[in-house]
Amino acid sequence: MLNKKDFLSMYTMMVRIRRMEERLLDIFAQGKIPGFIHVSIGQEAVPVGVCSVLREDDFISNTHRGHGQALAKGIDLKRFMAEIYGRLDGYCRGKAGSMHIASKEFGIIGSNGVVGGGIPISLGTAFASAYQGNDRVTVCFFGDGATNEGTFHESLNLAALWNLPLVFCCENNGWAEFTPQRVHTRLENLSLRAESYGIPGVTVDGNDVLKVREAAEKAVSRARKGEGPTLLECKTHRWYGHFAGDSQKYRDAKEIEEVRKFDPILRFQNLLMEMKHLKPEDVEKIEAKIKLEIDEAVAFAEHSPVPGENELLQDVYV
Ligand SMILES: Cc1ncc(C[n+]2csc(CCOP(=O)(O)OP(=O)(O)O)c2C)c(N)n1
Repeated sequence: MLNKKDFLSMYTMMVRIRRMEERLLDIFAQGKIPGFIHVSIGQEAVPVGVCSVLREDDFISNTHRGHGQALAKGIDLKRFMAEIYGRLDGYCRGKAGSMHIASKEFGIIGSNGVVGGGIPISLGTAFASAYQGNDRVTVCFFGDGATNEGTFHESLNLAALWNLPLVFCCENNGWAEFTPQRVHTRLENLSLRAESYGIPGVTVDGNDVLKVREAAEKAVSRARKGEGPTLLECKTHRWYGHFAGDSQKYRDAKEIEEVRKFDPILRFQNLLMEMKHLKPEDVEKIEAKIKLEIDEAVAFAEHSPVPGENELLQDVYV
């Protein structure tokens, strides 16, 4: 049973992810962040619901749109921000940036710029847990577009066959870059694909953090007990463009407006108010606390040194 503290911690994490990504959009527009960033604003209920049932020693593999997934798994905002800035105090000493951030300490086996690239890597950690006989679970996040990659099908098949402790979590925002779901697949519910591999497939409302958590709890518990993988599809919405700076000319202006009606944060906030777990003044306090955390993280990142040339060949295979 969840208590008030659990509810508030999930709510706070969702707000933290949203505000942090809004700040990233702003900083990116100022030209301070190298490379590309992909924000997950509107999708916060998925990583928060899923990671709320994970242990610190469980693994996740996150995507190119994986800031929320990494934060929900527990990494420190300051070192996360330093990584996005490409600075020495970042989790990967500035080499990974937004799209390849990893942290052994938090079981984050890596975001991935290759669509579907994290799926077979997750198979590896899940295989390791089974082989070593421990009960660490791996959650592999990916988008709807990634379900058309060969890696997705090969990995589901092997994970099913070997009964691996793996949860395949499709964060379905209805778009693969500039292509809507109806143009890249005939399926409406992508969880149906689980059937081909003989594993359970579930579709949930990915804008409802408690529904996501409930489904994730079942899938993670199955995996932990050695009962094998699950495909969990969480349907949500991408509020912004594919990448920061994408003007979304390919998308109907009405749709861009309408998806905001499904705001997972507002929805959870309303529920917590009804449950008397949250008051308007608490909302303000949480916002102020998060603003301070983000200000501190940005200052930390901006003061962190740029890696020197001597770092180029360190921690890489040559
Ligand atoms: C193997 C591969 N093919 C194509 C691309 C270009 N690309 C980057 S993101 C993306 C769409 C991914 O869509 P989805 O998996 O639904 O994730 P989302 O961006 O919606 O989070 C594509 C095609 C890539 N990075 N890697």
